[in-house]
Amino acid sequence: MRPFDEPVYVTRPLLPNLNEVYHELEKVWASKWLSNNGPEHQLLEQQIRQRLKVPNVCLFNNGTTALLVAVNGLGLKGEVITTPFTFPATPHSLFWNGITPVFCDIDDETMTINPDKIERSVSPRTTAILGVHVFGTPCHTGKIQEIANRHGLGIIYDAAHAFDTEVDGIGIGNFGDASMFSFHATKLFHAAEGGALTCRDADLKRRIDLLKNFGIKNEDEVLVPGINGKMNEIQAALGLVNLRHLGAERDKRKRIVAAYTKCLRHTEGIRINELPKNVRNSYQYFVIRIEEEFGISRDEVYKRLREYNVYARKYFYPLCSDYNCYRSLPSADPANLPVAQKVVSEVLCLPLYGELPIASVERICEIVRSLRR
Ligand code: T4K
Repeated sequence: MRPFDEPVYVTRPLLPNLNEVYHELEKVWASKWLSNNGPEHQLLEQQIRQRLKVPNVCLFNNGTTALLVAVNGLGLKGEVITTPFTFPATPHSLFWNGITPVFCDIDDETMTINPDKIERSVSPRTTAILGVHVFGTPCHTGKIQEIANRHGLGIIYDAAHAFDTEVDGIGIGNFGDASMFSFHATKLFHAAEGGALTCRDADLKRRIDLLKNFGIKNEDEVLVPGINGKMNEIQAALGLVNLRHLGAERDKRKRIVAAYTKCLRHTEGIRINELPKNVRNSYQYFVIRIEEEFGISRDEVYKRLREYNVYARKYFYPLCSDYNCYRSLPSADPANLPVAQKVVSEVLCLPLYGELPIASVERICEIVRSLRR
């Protein structure tokens, strides 16, 4: 088989027609208002609230700042129980708030934090659980809520991958105390950079809005030590345009995921984690797991695909618990995280974005299948 002529990346951003972006930017220029809760920001916040079916949204300049502010806004301290199978931003948001991340193993099916293993990590210093809806697969929110209620803990969800995810028609941002969404260029919905927090509590929204604007209440009062987490008008304008095209992007991605699933479902040694029927897919990633029966390792598949100009990604290798900055924590001991250790050696994200032709998807599948030994 011939390699692709051009590199095929794990993703490509949705790029709307420039004229449409230009038209939206003209409004920003006319307003002479470039940041600090301008009209585009307000409109996007309202539209995201409707789209995600949540009562409150706070927009941010990126998802990481949003997470930092959520942790701070909920007044968390001491220890927070989290997953090691995630992007560095998740545990780093705790570290930057002076909190010790306590790593808990994941569930083999959902790859999210395993609720049956959370309680053994609860200590007198624990203040919250930080779950990640990894690859858009919802955490076990019901069980996590029960544990949090039993021990008086807060819950934050890192929903960076879960824009548009719903469970039984309920927007994923309604679970826990606060949820963070990322609007980075690599996300289904993006504003080049950006993010949001959602929460049910209107008082928490007010606190978050204060924290993301340096803690400024008015010209005479600064109430809390806040940060600059504000989304600017140019980001918001791009977000508003992208939101109009999201339905079409989702439809294309849905077809791509169906094509991958059809081509790879019956290949021995390849496991595809399909979502339960009651979950609306975010179509953020297409993830396969290379198991022993495939005959060659995930790392080998990853390397061989590059020879064909296909840039799949080993998200989220290495585990956060294996980073230098966290590996000395008692909870980072690999013996404490056997499922995460296994999953992180199997997972491979294949290219997924609206503009990827179905013929390319079929060719990638053919290449993958040809690697089996
Ligand atoms: N929590 C979780 C669970 C997350 O996954 C993330 C971010 C966060 C928190 C933090 O949210 P933010 O603060 O970022 O809003 C990328 C993204 O930078 C990162 O946002 C994302 N997760 C992560 C999963 O993916 P990298 O290091 O893999 O990005 P990079 O530059 O290698 O890009 C991947 C591929 O995408 C490239 O090979 C080509 C393509 N690409 C990328 C960009 C930026 C483009 O075609 N155009 C582009 O503009 O982290």
